[in-house]
Amino acid sequence: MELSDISDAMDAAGFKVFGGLTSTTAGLEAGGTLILVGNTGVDMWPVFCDEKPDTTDPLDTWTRERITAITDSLHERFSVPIEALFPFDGPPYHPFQRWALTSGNAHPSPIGPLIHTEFGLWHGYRAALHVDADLALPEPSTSASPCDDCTEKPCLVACPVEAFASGHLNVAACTSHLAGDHGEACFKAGCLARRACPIGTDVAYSEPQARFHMRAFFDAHR
Ligand code: B12
Ligand code: SF4
Ligand code: SF4
Repeated sequence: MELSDISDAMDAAGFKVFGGLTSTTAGLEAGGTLILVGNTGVDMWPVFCDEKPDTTDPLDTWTRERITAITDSLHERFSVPIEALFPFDGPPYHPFQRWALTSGNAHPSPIGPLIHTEFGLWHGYRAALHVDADLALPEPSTSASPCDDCTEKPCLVACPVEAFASGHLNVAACTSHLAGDHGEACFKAGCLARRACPIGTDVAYSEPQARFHMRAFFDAHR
C-alpha cells in the first residue's frame, strides 16, 4: 500500500490526506504509520449532504461509516491492518492538533484552530488512519506560518464580543452573542474571526457548511 492509494480512496468521498507521521513520532506504542485525513473547501459537503444520516450527530456518524468503509476496502485490497481513529471519540480525545503540528503543514493561529499553509483556517480533521506498515511519507513542509507575516492580524479584531481577548476562545461570550439578535452574521460566516483571515479564502466553506458547523458548536455549548 502507498500513500497515493489512501489519497485516491479518500478523494472519492471528498476527504483529503493532509500528511502523515511515523507512529513513534505520533506517540503510539504500536509501529506503523499514522495518516491524517480531513476536509477543506467544498469537496466533502455535497457527498455528506447526499448521504446525511438521520442522527443527532450526523457528520460524526457519517464520517465514521464512510471512513470505516474505505479502510475496510483498503484492508481487503492490500491485506494490511488499518484502523481509523476519530477526533470526536473522547474524552480523552486523540491529540489531532498535536499530530497535525508534528506532521509539518499546520501551525498555531491566534484564534485556536490550526492554520494550514495552503488551506488556512478552512480545514478540519476527520480521522487518523493507523496503518500497520511503514509507508513512504513526503518530506514535511518547512514553510513558515502565514501568521508570521500577517502584521494586522484581522482575525483578532473581527469578533464583535472580543471573545479572543484572553488569548483563547471565551466560549460563554461567543455563545451568548450567537444566541442574541446579532448572532446571525457569525452563523452565516462560520465565525467572523475565521472569515477575516486572508489565507485560503478560495477554499472557504460554503455558507451552508459554515452554518452547519457553527450550529453544531452552538447547540453543544450554549
Ligand atoms: C474539545 C474541543 C473543543 C473545545 C475546547 C477546545 C480546546 N482548545 O481545548 C471547544 C468546544 C471550545 C472547541 C471549539 C472549537 N473547535 Co474544537 N475540538 C475539540 C476536540 C474535540 C478535542 C481537543 C482536545 O482536548 N484535544 C486533546 C489534546 C490532548 O489534544 P492536542 O492535539 O494535543 O490539543 C492541544 C494542542 O493542540 C494545544 N495547542 C494548540 N495550539 C498549539 C500550539 C502549539 C505550539 C502547541 C505545542 C500546542 C498547541 O491545544 C490543544 C488543547 O489542549 C478537537 C478534536 C481533537 N480530537 O483534537 C476539536 C478541534 C480542535 N476543534 C476544531 C474546531 C474547528 C473548533 C471550532 C472552530 C468549532 C467549529 N465551529 O468547528 C471551535 C473554535 C475553537 C477556538 N476558537 O479555539 C478543530 C480544529 C481544526 C483545526 N484547523 O485545527 C478540531 C481539531 C476538530 C476537527 N474535527 O478538526 N473545540
Ligand atoms: S488573520 Fe493573520 S494572524 Fe489571523 S489566522 Fe489569518 S494569517 Fe494568522
Ligand atoms: S462565532 Fe462570532 S462571537 Fe463567536 S468567536 Fe467567532 S466572531 Fe466571535
